[in-house]
Amino acid sequence: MKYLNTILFCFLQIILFSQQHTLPNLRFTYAEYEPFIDMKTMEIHHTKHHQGYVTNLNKAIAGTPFENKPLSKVLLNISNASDAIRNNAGGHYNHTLFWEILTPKTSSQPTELLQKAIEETFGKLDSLKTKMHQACMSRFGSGWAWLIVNEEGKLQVTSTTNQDNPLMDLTMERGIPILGIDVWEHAYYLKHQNKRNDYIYAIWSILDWDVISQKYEEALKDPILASIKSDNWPELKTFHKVMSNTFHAAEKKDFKPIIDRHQELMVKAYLLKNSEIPVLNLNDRPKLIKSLTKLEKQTKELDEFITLNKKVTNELIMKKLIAIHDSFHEVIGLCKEE
Ligand code: MN3
Repeated sequence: MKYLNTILFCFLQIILFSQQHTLPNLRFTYAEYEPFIDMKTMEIHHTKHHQGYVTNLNKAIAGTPFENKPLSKVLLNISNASDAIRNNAGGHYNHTLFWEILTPKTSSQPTELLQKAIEETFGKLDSLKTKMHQACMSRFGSGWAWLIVNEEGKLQVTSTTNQDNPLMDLTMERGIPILGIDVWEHAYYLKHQNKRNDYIYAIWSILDWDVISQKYEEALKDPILASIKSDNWPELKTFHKVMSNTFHAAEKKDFKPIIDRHQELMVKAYLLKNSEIPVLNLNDRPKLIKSLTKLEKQTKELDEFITLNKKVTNELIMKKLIAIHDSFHEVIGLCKEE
């Protein structure tokens, strides 16, 4: 009995860990999306393409810090992930949203709240439709067109390449997507061949505005918006650029970048320290300011060290650079804290 329990426990663990992300069910049968989307396309899109993203995502995250993390968390930190995680986490998220917002059954309308937001940003629903259409048509190759709630809580139409999406920290225009249109050829080729235009009209006529409206209202209250906003700190990004170019070169024994740019690094640290901290809901503001002050002081010391000291050695530069890099990560860590 004891062994049986152990075996059962191990079995459960294996199932739990190997099934971390799973393929969601569709709301309707494949046939019910006809004639807007043909049954064969729906079936292949769901059981082959989407399933493929799920399977490969689970494989790609195994043994990485992204294992056992919610999908949104993976996407918000995707700049630290491999290309395999990026493509498959995006693919899984994007298709899950796509299935949710399609319905062959109703001719629904946006709720009053969403309608008002649409009018405020686009004038009328038809102008939004035109904007989305343009975003779909101008996306070269494969990708997605989006209606998002951006960090200011406003509606915005954007598009991304491949399986990227607006949650990812690598995307230029960020926000929470409430409507996404898949413009990969696999979404329409069987029925519409190369006529992406016809396919977009078909999709537009089966949008479930009840679900999209609900997603709009949820997005406005979602803490992810604040987290995206806090990620938008230009001075931090500029400092990061100089830091990584000089530090990572030095790690590979190339000290020319830091010899050339120590003054720039000091200036960027000064600008960072004196910039407005955009982080919302930050509990640790005093800690953050302390780390920024330390960073500024350390870069100033490194600058003086290289400029004035005649006995500059690579080892000493490296030691100081590591300390600067540590302080920088303190800052990043405090920003990302929830
Ligand atoms: Mn697809």
